[in-house]
Amino acid sequence: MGRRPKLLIVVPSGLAPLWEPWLREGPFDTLVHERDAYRREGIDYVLSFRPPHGFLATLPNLKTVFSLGAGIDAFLADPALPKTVPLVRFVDPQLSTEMAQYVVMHILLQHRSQREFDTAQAEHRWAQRLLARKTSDTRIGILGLGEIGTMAAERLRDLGFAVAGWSRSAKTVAGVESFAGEEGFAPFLARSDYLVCLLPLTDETRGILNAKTFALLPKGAYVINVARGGHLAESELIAALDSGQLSGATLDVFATEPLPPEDPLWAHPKVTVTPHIAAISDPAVAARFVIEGVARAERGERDPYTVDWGRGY
Ligand code: NDP
Ligand code: OXD
Repeated sequence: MGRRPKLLIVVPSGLAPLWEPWLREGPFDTLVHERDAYRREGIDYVLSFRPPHGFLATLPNLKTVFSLGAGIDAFLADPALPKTVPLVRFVDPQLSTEMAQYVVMHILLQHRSQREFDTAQAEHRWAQRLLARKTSDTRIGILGLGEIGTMAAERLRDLGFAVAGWSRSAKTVAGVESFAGEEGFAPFLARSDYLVCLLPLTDETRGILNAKTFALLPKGAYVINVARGGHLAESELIAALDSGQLSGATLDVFATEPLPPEDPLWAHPKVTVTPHIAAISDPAVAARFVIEGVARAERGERDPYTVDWGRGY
């Protein structure tokens, strides 16, 4: 019998026990780099989210790296990332469903004026009023019509909103209008009362939520960033909120996480802040994903969720 492949878990200390019990079901030795003694030459696979820069390059016989998250920008930020080794990102319908829930919830909170009813309740005030805008006239634009963006678009479409998505390549999603590429960007923005960012963070998408983008949205549009903090030019968002070009924003991700206590976003009256919790990868599901991924790699097959270095996602 050949030797069992060795898997190294590279996560912040304290988190490894979340994964270990599930990974023990796999056909390999499970290691945790913080506490185990091991030979770097012996490591075949790595499971990680934000590995320290330079670390992966010290493992000479690595066959595949598995990301614990759907977004792999933290790996790409490592200047020494070994690009000869495939990097596989986590894709899970349950994670996409939870992301879609987050987006739906924050759109409905605005669309149904729930915050105002909360205030009215606190004042014991009966504040009956109609919807500000008909659902079918409310246009939602999703930046990134990938695994998660498509799920969010379908759920919002099912609720009766007018939904469109923007991606690199044109898509066919029933009941969802598709815009693609640079030429599709301005017309897509012009019809988006709600703009939801679900793009991967790449050289092309960094800072895409900026003053120019906000100016192309209808006046009073609402922005939801659930992708990465690097997509957003924070001071330009605050200026657009203060000028009234945007009516509000919900932000789950930030350039610096945790968001520093002195950051103006915390106290801005038009901003809802959540602490990067739109969806959290489930250890049991992710472990199964890795076990299947290792089996695939051992058979010499390419994983369908292998990152394309050229595209950056
Ligand atoms: P996918 O790779 O499945 O989808 C990415 C989409 O973005 C694709 O439709 C792609 O277009 C489009 N895209 C990429 N680059 C461009 C570009 N330059 N111009 C136009 N469209 C572009 O990613 P997921 O849906 O799985 O995840 C999206 C992101 O969500 C992750 O990268 C991560 O940052 C974030 N996330 C956040 C979480 C949270 O808790 N807040 C949890 C999970 C993920 P095409 O289809 O044509 O290639
Ligand atoms: C992810 C995340 O990318 O949690 O999965 O942000």
